[in-house]
Amino acid sequence: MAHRNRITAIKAREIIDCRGTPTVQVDVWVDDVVCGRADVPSGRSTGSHEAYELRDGGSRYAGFGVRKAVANVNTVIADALIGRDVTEQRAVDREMASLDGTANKNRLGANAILGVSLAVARAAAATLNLPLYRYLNSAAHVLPVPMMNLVNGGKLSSNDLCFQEFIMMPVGATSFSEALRMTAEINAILRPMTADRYGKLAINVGDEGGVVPPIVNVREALDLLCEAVARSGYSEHIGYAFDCAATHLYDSQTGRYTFEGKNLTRDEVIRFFEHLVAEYPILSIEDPLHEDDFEGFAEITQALEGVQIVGDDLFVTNKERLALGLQQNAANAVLWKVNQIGTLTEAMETASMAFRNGYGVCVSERSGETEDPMIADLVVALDSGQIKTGAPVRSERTAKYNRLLQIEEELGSAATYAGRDFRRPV
Ligand code: 2PG
Ligand code: MG
Repeated sequence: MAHRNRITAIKAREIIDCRGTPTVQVDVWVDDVVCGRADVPSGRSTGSHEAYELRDGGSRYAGFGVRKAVANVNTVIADALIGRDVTEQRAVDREMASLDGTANKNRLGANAILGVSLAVARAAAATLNLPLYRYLNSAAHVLPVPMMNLVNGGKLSSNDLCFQEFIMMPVGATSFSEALRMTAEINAILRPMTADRYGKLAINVGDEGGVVPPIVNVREALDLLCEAVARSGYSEHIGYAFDCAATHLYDSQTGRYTFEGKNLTRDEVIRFFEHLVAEYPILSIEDPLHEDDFEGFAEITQALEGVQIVGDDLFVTNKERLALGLQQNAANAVLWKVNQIGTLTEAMETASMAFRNGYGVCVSERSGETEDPMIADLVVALDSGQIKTGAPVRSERTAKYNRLLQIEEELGSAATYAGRDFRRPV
């Protein structure tokens, strides 16, 4: 009898993401009948320690084509994996990492490897007739708090707001669907309010669907958001968060950060946040300092006790960098992006290491996404309690929120909304 659950074909193609930039899509076929498909996301405000995204160079798509990565999947990777059991995720991921043989996957490309890794997981789940979140974790039941980036700045916008993301967190909702409704209602209040105050250009949206008012001052942006929340009547249910993406505000020559047009030292940045946290109900701050400042992250984590401090560019979903952070008590949560490390197995290992050490795990989109809702299943599989996937607009963002609505419905009474326990859901 023929073997079952075997990978019989792997086929990659070049598609485009929400910015019109090429990315990799992979189909993995099992026993010639079942297909698992996955798209690879891509960042813009990337950390320098991320796994390597292979781009073609040249003039086609201004150098951003991914034909080389696609060819690597269709030849070297397919040759090595055809015939393998699709449910052996770990072995498949190991094999690809060793075929590549470099520390940051720069030979085959992390975008090539990740596409296969995710499509293998999807194909395995489909083969076993399970939703992906359940295939990865049979006890999965936690619906995350959506961290909604309603005001965009930094590299993901056309304004001069220093912080990249002004986020609201509906922690007081009683379910994911209620949380989503609250945020969509708040966004619908925020948009006309922003247009009234800053003109109609201010409600064009940034890369993650938030408004882009011509604001420089952090408090002014936060006040705008708080006012929309107050008008909605939901203030008591809402907390706030930022992604400062401070790596991109840091000048390594002078050792200073440009915040609101002023040049601040690390100590001044920490004081800045101490004041902000005293004035607003801030629950989470991502990348308040630059990507190599473990010592500064330890200091700010201690100074802002009670606030979640998330390392994105700092940890890049990499176990070794997380281990460095753990030694020094730098930050207390990991931003979790599968394409920063390049395989599902390695990303899962980083999440387990974080959980074991009492760190939170915030599953995250990239600014360059497609309509693939994969991370919705992954956040439920991890029971991590928090997801950052943009404003509740633009299909590449709503695909994730809508998938979470489906999962909530499927789980029925077993579904638990993380709410105020988002850092350590029960
Ligand atoms: C971030 C992200 C996603 P990018 O910095 O957290 O919100 O941006 O994907 O461009 O790195
Ligand atoms: Mg970030």
